[in-house]
Amino acid sequence: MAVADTKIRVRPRDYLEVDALLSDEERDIRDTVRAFVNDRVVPSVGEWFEEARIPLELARELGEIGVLGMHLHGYGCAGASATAYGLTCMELEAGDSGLRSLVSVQGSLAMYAIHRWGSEEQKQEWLPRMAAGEAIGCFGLTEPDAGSDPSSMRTRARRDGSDWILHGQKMWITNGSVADVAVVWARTDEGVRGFLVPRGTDGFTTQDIHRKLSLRASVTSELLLDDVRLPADAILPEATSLRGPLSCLNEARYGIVWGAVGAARACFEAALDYSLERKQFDRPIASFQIQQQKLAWMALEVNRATLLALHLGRMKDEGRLRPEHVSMGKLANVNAALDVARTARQVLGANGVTLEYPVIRHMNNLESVVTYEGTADVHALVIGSALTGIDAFR
Ligand code: TGC
Ligand code: FAD
Repeated sequence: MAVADTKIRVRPRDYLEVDALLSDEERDIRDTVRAFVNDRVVPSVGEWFEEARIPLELARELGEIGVLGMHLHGYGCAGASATAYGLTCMELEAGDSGLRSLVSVQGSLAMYAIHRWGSEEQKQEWLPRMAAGEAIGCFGLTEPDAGSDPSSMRTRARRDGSDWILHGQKMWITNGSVADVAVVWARTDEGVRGFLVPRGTDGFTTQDIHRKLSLRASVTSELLLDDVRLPADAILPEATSLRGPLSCLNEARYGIVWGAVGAARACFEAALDYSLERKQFDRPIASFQIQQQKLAWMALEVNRATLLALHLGRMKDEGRLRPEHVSMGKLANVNAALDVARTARQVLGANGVTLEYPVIRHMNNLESVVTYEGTADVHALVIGSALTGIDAFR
């Protein structure tokens, strides 16, 4: 059956014309990142996923297009708007969640921690190189027994003269073994504090976590800190409580609100294309009502998620975005993306289970995205607390 193009009066890939809500500059940034992802990532990412690796030279290339710490000001960072940063995360995650993770952890977690809580010397030492992708950072908050509840962390730092001695273990740390500097959060007599631990410091080792079936194109490691001696100036001077690391999470979660839209969009578009090409019973499967219902529902979810992300982006640019808003965005958009990915996978039939198509890769990646940066349950509880004034975490 011929596809009746003349009947298509909306843009299937921009149904609600969200494009028109963006400025020329925002569209330019989005298109630059999209071209980079299509050229450099999409052709190879299935292979990287299969081989469980991500080429590290990507960091410098991402630095060259100016996306590392792009929402930060000064120190070689681009000083872009929150919306432009969000659009960037969307395009990166349309390639792969692992790519967006690389950029999130670098810019929103490690660089943001130094930018927001670091000394002038720490900013000068690390930020320009990190913005250029010459140095990679990681962010160590989670521990084997402290995930959703980082306040129960056991990693400790104690003073020894003017030095600090850091002891403990961090788990599930993105970029851990490839990082030039680890931002490590530890309990001290003065509350939770952050430390910059350069790679190669005595007593600091890493071990990669293998056999992941999700975020395979991303390095995930354990950090082992065995009485690591650090000079006094390794501490982030301005962060003196759990608010330090949690403020960084807020930044990264905002990027995920957008990133999830990218993964969902990639799955929806793969399903739309496939349904128009694949014939069964002498007709494109797109001509069957059940498949159209799936396509309509996926389009709806992708468009709704895009509008939510854009709304939160505008709020952030206006200085009105609260952590509770970000929680709603992360919960809604990651859940939507997971549902879209699972639906798209069915549309692709058996082809949906292979890495020849992007869908199952996104689907598996999103299982990590729904867990890291606060699980869906944690974000539901943040919203519940915001609605009722009652914390139900403990
Ligand atoms: P609570 O007592 O509520 O707060 C302690 C202090 O922190 C402040 N605060 C925040 N500040 C900024 N942004 C936020 N989102 C904040 N949430 C809380 C709060 O105002 C307070 O400040 P102060 O000055 O009064 O001390 O803390 P709690 O222990 O009750 O915990 C609340 C809870 C459960 C929401 C929090 O622990 C939490 O978010 N848990 C989830 C942990 C998590 O998300 N871990 C992520 C690790 S990093 C990661 O996953 C990277 S993945 C790689 C990638 O991004 O690609
Ligand atoms: P748990 O906290 O043990 O939760 C287990 C289950 O219990 C979940 O379903 C959770 O929702 C539920 N639960 C927990 N508490 C409550 C409650 N109060 N009420 C109701 N339900 C609850 N961490 C970092 O610090 N840096 C990183 O770079 C990083 N990268 C990651 C990369 C990957 C690929 C993954 C998978 C994780 C990464 N993490 C990182 C860790 C991530 O942040 C944690 O996995 C996450 O915070 C959840 O902690 P947990 O896995 O220990 O689960």
